[in-house]
Amino acid sequence: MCAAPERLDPARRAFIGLGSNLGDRRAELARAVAGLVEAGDVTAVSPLYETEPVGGPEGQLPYLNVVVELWTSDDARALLDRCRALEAVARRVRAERFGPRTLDSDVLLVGDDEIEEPDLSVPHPRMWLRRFVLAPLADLAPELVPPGALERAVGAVRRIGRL
Ligand code: PH2
Ligand code: MG
Ligand code: MG
Repeated sequence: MCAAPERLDPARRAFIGLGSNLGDRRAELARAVAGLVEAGDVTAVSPLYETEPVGGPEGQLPYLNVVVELWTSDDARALLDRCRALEAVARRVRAERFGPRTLDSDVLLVGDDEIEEPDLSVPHPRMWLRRFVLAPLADLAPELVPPGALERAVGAVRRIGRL
């Protein structure tokens, strides 16, 4: 008998959600996706959705949202750093909670990891309630979206093509 071999390839399937409802929304998302692709671990980008803002002030413009799939050896913390770097490039200003933003970039899932830290929760704690996350996620990974969750989730979404 021998011990289980150590995994040589620690890569896991991860998902990042991107949203924009300020400025040139499509260009912001395209630039963010390009930034992620640079690392060489992006395996898919969902269709593009125009989505009703969930939360935040009245009168916000609709968002554009996509979900990006990665096959990555980055852990959740490293992915969060990548997300923050993308938001910095988009010159996101953190003003009002859920207020309009050029780019929001969230770590949704990293393999089966469960993380509860002050600045990082994985799976993303609100993702199961939000149609702007679940619809593009279901396009990429329907098996990860529990039955009925998409129907129960909030916020109208409309698939408008691809980035
Ligand atoms: N992001 C939020 C709050 N509300 N609504 C939509 N439609 N799309 C988003 O990306 C979004 C939101 C906070 O990150
Ligand atoms: Mg968000
Ligand atoms: Mg965010």
